[in-house]
Amino acid sequence: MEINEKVLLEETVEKIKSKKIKHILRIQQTELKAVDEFMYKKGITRMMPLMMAPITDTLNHSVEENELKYEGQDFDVMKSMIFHKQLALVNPELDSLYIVSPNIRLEKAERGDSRHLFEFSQVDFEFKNGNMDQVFSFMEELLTYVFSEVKANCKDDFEAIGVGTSHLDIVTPFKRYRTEDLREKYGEDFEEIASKESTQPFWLINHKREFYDAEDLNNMGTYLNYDLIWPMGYVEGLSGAEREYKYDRILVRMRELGVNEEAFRHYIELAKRGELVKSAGAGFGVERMTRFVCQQNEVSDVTVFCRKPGKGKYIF
Ligand code: ASN
Repeated sequence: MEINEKVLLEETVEKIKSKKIKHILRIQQTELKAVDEFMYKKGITRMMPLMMAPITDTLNHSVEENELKYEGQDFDVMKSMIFHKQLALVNPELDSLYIVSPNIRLEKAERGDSRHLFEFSQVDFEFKNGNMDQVFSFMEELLTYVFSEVKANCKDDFEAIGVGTSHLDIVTPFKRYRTEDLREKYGEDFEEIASKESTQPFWLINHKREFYDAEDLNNMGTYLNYDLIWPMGYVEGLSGAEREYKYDRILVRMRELGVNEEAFRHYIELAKRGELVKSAGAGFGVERMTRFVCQQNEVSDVTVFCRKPGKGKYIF
């Protein structure tokens, strides 16, 4: 065994045995329990996750690709269930759904920072006929509920990890900023700087992103998408959008972004038949939420097993 592997083994055992991680997991469990309760009360149907599929999120950055085959057919690991959310809503009985969805994005080593994991979970939800305002007020209500449950039920855990809870006293509605305005004010690192300067979560609207995020037809070049930014430097916690669902618009956006139409031929076919429905939704990262709630330096501080992008960090 190489010497650095020995160090790695000792560090890993230390993390597995750490008292802190037990309390962080308990707080995360309380968050997820509250999310389920909230979704249940709101009548949002829960779907179980898929972990591989012939099509998955095209993302707006490149990651390492893995070859996965089943019975000679190409599959990809699930990067997000965005298309499966849209497709499931084709069912006329279903108005809304959510998934606690494990995603794999084999991030390049340069994303070995405090905010990325190459394997993580997100709570992904979608509303038929939804729009941005609806998603914003839904999410603000959800966070108010989740944080109040965490504060009420995890006092001992916060004490054990030496973290207060005043950052969970959120004030809704959150402020909304346009990316171009913040970029003008703060430069390219606008998201991080604005997050550091803020004590409340805020919405960031209008990024040019994946083809499935709708462009505002009354205001071309404006996109009906949004991120929720955690304050105090914890940066992006959620992303979502009103969706493109019309055949011609999907093709325009796919061509603009150079998406492989052949791989998406069945999805395109359903769009052509007019089966896809208008929807809006979002997904928020579970570990990122836990990082913010537990005020940890790195998102990898809230997981037992290391999935921080980079080389040679993994033994289990
Ligand atoms: N879940 C996100 C959404 O609903 C997509 C993503 O994870 N990239 O838009």
